[in-house]
Amino acid sequence: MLRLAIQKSGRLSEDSLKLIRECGISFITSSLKLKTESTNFPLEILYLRDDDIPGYVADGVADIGIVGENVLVEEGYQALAVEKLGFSKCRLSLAVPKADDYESVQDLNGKNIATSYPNLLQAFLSERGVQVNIHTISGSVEIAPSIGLADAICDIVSSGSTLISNGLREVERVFNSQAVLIANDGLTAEKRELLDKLLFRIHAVQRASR
Ligand code: PRT
Ligand code: ZN
Repeated sequence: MLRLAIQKSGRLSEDSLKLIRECGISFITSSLKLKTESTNFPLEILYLRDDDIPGYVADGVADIGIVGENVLVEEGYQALAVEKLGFSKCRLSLAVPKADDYESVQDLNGKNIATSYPNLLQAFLSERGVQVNIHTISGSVEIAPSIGLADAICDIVSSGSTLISNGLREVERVFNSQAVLIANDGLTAEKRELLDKLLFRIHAVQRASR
């Protein structure tokens, strides 16, 4: 039996479940349950916080998982990536108060920047020789400039409306993300075979939706 970890509730949940169902895999969901077994494929689904999924797959608690590349790479688990899934697309971007002058990333030198993605941000800025003070906060990043906590932010953007409603302007794209299928790197031959079967079905779903 293959164990798949998906997000319990959030922006990845619905499309992750939809993809598995489109692969012809049936299961019964309940918002109270933390795991379910498929009725027609040797698959067990675990429902977790998205941030915990890469670690669980790396440790082998789950065999495979679906998570955003932003979380995967931030946590340093990019080696587990198997297949981009084409949903939950978003970007990690730097934004500044809309009235601020901004010419280039060099303008951020010495500034305070709030983010939930310190590693992705640090890598982007180091490559460009920019030094900042990173304040790592876990949520409500967009309000940091207006309450005086930071000069700029680095956060996930999809439509851009959250930035606009907080008086911010997107100035740099740090990282492009989408949902990705990940797998433990020590799967048994049996589990590897099940994963290959699942991948075969995922590819068929992707071809059909193109
Ligand atoms: O509870 P749990 O820890 O599992 O969930 P979470 O709250 O950490 O994550 P969740 O459900 O918000 O997001 C899960 C994943 O969806 C992220 O890691 C991204 O890969 C992806 N994703 C896609 C997004 C967005 N779009 C998105 N718009 N994640 C977050 N946002 C937020 C963003 O943080 C910002 O506050 O939406 C706001 C911006 O949206 P726009 O449309 O106004 O630009
Ligand atoms: Zn999370």
